[in-house]
Amino acid sequence: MATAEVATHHDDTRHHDEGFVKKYLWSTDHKIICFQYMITGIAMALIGGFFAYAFRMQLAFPGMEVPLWGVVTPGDYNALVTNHGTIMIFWVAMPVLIAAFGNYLIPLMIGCDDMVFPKINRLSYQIFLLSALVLISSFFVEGGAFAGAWTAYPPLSSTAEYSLTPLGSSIWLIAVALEFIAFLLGGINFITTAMNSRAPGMKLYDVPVIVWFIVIASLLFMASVGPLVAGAIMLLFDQNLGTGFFDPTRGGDPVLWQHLFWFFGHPEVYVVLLPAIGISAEIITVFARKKLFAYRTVLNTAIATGVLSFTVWAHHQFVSGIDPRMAHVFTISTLLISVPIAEMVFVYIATLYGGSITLNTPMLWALAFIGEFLIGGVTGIFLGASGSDIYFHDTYFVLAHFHYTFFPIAIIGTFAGITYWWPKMTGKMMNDTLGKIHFWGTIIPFNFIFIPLFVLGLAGQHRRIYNYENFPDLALDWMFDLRIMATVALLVMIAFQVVFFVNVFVSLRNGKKAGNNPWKANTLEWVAPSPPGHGNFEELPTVYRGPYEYSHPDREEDYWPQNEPA
Ligand code: HEM
Ligand SMILES: [Cu+2]
Repeated sequence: MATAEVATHHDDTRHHDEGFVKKYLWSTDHKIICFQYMITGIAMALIGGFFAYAFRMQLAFPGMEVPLWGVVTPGDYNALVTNHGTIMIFWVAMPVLIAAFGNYLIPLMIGCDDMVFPKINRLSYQIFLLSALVLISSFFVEGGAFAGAWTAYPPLSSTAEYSLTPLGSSIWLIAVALEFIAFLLGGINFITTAMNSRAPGMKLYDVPVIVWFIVIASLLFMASVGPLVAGAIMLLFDQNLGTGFFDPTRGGDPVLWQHLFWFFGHPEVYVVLLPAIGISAEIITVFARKKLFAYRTVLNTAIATGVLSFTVWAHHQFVSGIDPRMAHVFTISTLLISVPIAEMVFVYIATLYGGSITLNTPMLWALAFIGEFLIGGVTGIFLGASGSDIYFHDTYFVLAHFHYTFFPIAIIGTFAGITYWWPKMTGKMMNDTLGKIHFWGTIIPFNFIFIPLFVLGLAGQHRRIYNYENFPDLALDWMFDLRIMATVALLVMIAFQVVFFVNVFVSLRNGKKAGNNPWKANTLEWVAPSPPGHGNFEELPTVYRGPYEYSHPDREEDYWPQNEPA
């Protein structure tokens, strides 16, 4: 018995000297899996961003030879738009916000050593990586990558002759299906770990909101993805076996796909929103040195949003021939869902109110998240009401609206999270001046990209159009000026991303040592060494209170870590 124990122990210590492959590529450590998801997600963001650059160049300067791409043909254009959208949602927002942050934060913030199922965790990343490679391979097959838009509406997507990408469309569906499997596997870990592995003393209401939000997001994903998986299989059959589930010429109904797609698609917005808005919550309390206002209400709000998000999907179908009485129902449910989200914004403002605020880089990102997302939310009201949506539908107004929600989620939320947890992840501080240059160099151009697009949408510019010169009403000089403004702003924004990578590099080489708790925060990840080793904590923590005890009146220190006895 005793010798066996010694032997396993011995194995354990040897584990630490494993080679690069075992340590970084084949690891089951949740922190390494975080980095794998993060690096893959950022690489995919560069690809998705490059696509946006190529088609925005085409939109502003039609027919131009685009540097690094060449002439964007109409077929290229469709494939670029389609894969830009798909990549940004499924291969950037989901892996970075849920998988990477979920992996890093859940075990550390609840005070345990790893996920409940580390091998499933590793498998989930490997399937995700495979799905990304499958997707990218679609660019190299005959006919090229899928070009039927990220919503893949049939009949365009169901018949090879219509989409002109016979192999690309099936490969795209397979890639998306694999990606869903990866996220189902990942979600199992997030939910079970948060429920079962909490440190002694940590009650459900002592769990930081970001952990709660990732758990709720995983549940939402699980509950919504089923119909879409069924739909994806039916669409694959339509494409390859001659069935006609969605093709009216073969007796099917294309609107069925819209139901299956958006029953998943709308909750998906909240799946990615919740982690991002949770990151913002953590940062705001720390840098306002205040208790998160109405913690329990925030949680109930998130749950209410999740439930309501299953009742709004047909707001995407107001022009698909929906019965006007049903349109009213979906208008009401859609307007209702803006209530809990708006309430969350008020809660954050109440948290900031009277706080002693530090405007460092993570805090700037967290505040920008709220401000920019608010524009997305408010413009969504116009689209949620069926009467006005009939006018706005499929214009650039919609496009500007959802970029004002997705950009804060995927880009602002990610930079907020990375800059805040960087000292924990690497043991080094980032340079705050470089951070601020990067912040302003991203936020200002972002608004110059998308505000013009609101205007163009109101003026009738439709999405998914290759060349507006073909439409005399939309080829006016002032419209081209706005298109050029948006494209130039994108180029400026891309240029400023270099500052971020420089900051990463400088910090890793020469950054100031961070110490365990540079922000004087309460949550448990800051108790672990920076960066935490295999197994996270030197000694597993015990929890005595909730995560947001800042500026407590009875304390001299303005913070009160969760693991510090009274
Ligand atoms: C910051 C750089 C970005 C720019 C300049 C940009 C620009 C655009 C434009 C112009 C289109 C529409 C093209 C057309 O309909 O003809 C588009 C579509 C889309 N974008 Fe972005 N985008 C950016 C970032 C993002 C991010 C971060 C996300 C999500 C996380 C995203 C998600 C989408 C989606 C889902 C579509 C719809 C694709 C489709 O209709 O099939 N984009 N983008
Ligand atoms: Cu929706």
